[in-house]
Amino acid sequence: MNEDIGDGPMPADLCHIYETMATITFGEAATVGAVRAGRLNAAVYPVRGLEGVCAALGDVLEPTDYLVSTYRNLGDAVAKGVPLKRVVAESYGRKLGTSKGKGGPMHLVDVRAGLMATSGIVGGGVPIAVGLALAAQLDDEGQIAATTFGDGATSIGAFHEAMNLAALWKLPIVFVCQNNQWGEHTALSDYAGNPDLAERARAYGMHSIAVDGFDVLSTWRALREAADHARSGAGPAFVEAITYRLGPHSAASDRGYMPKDDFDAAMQRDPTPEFRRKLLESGRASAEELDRIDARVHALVEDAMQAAVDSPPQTDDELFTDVFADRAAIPTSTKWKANA
Ligand SMILES: Cc1ncc(C[n+]2csc(CCOP(=O)(O)OP(=O)(O)O)c2C)c(N)n1
Ligand SMILES: [Mg+2]
Repeated sequence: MNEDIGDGPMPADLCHIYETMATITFGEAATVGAVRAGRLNAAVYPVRGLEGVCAALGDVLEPTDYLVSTYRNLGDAVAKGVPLKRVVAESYGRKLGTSKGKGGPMHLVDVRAGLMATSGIVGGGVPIAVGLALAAQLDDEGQIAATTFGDGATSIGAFHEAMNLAALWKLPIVFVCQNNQWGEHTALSDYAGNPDLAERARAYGMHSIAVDGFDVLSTWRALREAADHARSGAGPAFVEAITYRLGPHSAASDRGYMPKDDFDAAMQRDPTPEFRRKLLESGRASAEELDRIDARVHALVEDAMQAAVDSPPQTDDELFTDVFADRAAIPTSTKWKANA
């Protein structure tokens, strides 16, 4: 067997990781295609380039763990177990959507899958996730929280306040920085005095590591270690997954300001085809197996797009339903329910 795939601990099911990545890549391509064709009028932020980071995080988290994501959320949602059709339907503002069409693509919530919030406010999800980590610590049932955010978010004040509190209280949380090297139209090198973002976490006294986010297995190992660390009660962990944004900031925008050479070099590392190649070269999966997965994913994406457009739009009389919390629907421990 070729050593290409790397040494060290491995996910239990490599093909499942590939299938998640392919679902994100193809599912997003269909969604972005609908925006660009004028069939979908929504603010969609593609995750191209982050497929491996999302799939690895989804794999290391338990279904009962909490996740808070950003507006660039399709990959996190799918990897955490939210059905693609419900993600797409939310973009269309349809009843089938994760938020029954009332949130739109920047506000996905699926409590059953543990996707507790996504936010259009840069860095806004980080303190929310810290609150969930505090809840998990109080519940003491082995849950952890995780939150994803961009490189740009690490310069937001709330990010630093949340990091400090998490370190001080040794909260069970994994901070996952999706460093795609861009904050909207501004390159990391143009806004960060020190571009080593993992160092920011070390300054707060927490376990912190930077990893090649295009390499899904290295990322998985870093996240596995971080999640184990957080779950053991040793406090928070930070993973900076370094990738590159393989597309424009939003589905409807252009990427003319991104240096062509950098972009082309990053495209050579496109994570889903790269992982497919590695699985084949290492003999961990056969071409037939991977073709079967691709066919299954294409069928799922087609069904998801159809289910989204077939679902009716949300109606005005529903506007206030589910706006206030139904405590019974929130999966907290009996201790919390007793105090409610
Ligand atoms: C508090 C706040 N400031 C500014 C914006 C406008 N804005 C939207 S996305 C973005 C870039 C954020 O970059 P990064 O955190 O690296 O995330 P990425 O979009 O690259 O995933 C900005 C500045 C916002 N949504 N919220
Ligand atoms: Mg960024």
